[in-house]
Amino acid sequence: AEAELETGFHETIEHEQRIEPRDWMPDGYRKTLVRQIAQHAHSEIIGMQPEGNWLTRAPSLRRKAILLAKVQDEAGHGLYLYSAAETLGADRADLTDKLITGRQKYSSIFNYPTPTFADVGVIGWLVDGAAICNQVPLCRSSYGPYARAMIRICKEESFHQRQGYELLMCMMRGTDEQRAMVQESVDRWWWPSLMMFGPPDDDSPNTAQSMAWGIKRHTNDELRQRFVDMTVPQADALGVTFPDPGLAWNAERKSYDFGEPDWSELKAVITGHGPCNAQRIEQRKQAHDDGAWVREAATAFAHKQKETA
Ligand code: FAQ
Repeated sequence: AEAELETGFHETIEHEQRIEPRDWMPDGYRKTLVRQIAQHAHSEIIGMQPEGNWLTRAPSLRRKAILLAKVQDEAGHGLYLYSAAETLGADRADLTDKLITGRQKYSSIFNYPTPTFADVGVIGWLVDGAAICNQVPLCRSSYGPYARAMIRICKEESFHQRQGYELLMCMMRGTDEQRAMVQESVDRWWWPSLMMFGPPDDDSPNTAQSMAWGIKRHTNDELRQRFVDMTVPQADALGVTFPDPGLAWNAERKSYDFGEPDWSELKAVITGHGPCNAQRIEQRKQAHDDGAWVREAATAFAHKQKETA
C-alpha cells in the first residue's frame, strides 16, 4: 500500500499537479517544506525590524504611512506562511521557539543595519526585488498551500518594490547630499542582496532534491542571474552604480557578467555572525516574552468557552 501511495505522489509531481495536505508524501518532502516555509516565515517576521527602525523617524507623514503599511504587510506574509507550515503538521509555537533559540534560520539579508533613510528605499528596490525574483516561480511550487500563499505575497512584494524605487527616484531628484546617501546605501546592499539567493549551485546541498520534488523551480544561480539582468537597467535609470568592477553586458550570453560574492561572508551571516544577528533575535525574543500574557489570556478564554459550551 505504501508503494502505491508513493507512485501516486510521484505521478502527481510529474503531471505538474499539486500535493495537498491530505495527500500522502515522503517524509523528506514534508521535512524540506517545513524547513523552507518556516525559514521563509521567520524571514518575513524578522524582516520587519530593519525597516521598522525608521517608523518613528520617517521624514514625512506620507512616508510614515507608507512604511507602516509595508511593515504590516510583512507581518501578514509571515502569518500566511506559518499557516502553510501548520498544514504539514508543524506547530507554530515550536517554530517560534526554534527561531529564537537559533535552531532555525531566516534570510541572511535581515542581519544588516539600516543607518540611513535611503536604506528604506534600497530595501524596497533590491531586497523586495530579489524576493520577487525568487518567489514568483514558487507560485508554481508543488505544494498547494505554499504555492497559493505565494500568489498574494508576490503581488504585495511587487507593490513594495515599486514603493522603494519611487522613494529612491524622489531622493535622486533632490540634493547632492541625498544622491550620495542613495549611492552609499546601494553600495552596502548590493552584495548582500545577491547572497539572498543562497550559495552557488555547486555548494547548494538542497537544490537538486528540491527541484526534483518541484518545491524549487530554478537553481540559486539561475535566479541570481535573472535578478542581475533585471536590476542593472533599473540602476541606470535611477542614476546609481553597483560596486562591482566585473559587471558587464555579455552580448553572447545576452546577460550581464558579474563578480563573485564573498561566500565566506554569507556563511558567517548564516551561522550567526552577521552585524545584527544577536540584536534581531534578542528583539524577537523580547516581543515574544512581552506577548506571553496575551497567549495566556487567549488560552484561558478558550478553556472557559469550552466549559460553558
Ligand atoms: N539566508 O541548499 P541551499 C522576504 C541556507 S525574502 C539564510 O541552497 P535551499 C521578503 C539554507 O536554508 C527572504 N540561509 O538551501 C521581505 C540551507 O540551510 P539548512 C526569504 C540561507 O533551501 C522583503 C543552506 O543555507 N525568502 O522575506 C540563505 O535549497 C523585505 C544551504 O542552502 C525565502 O525564504 C540565505 N540567504 O535554498 C521581507 C524564499 N541561502 O536549512 C521583509 C524561500 C541559503 O539546510 C522586507 N526560500 N541558506 O540548514 C528559498 O527559495 C530557499 O530556501 C533559498 C535557499 C533559495 C533561500
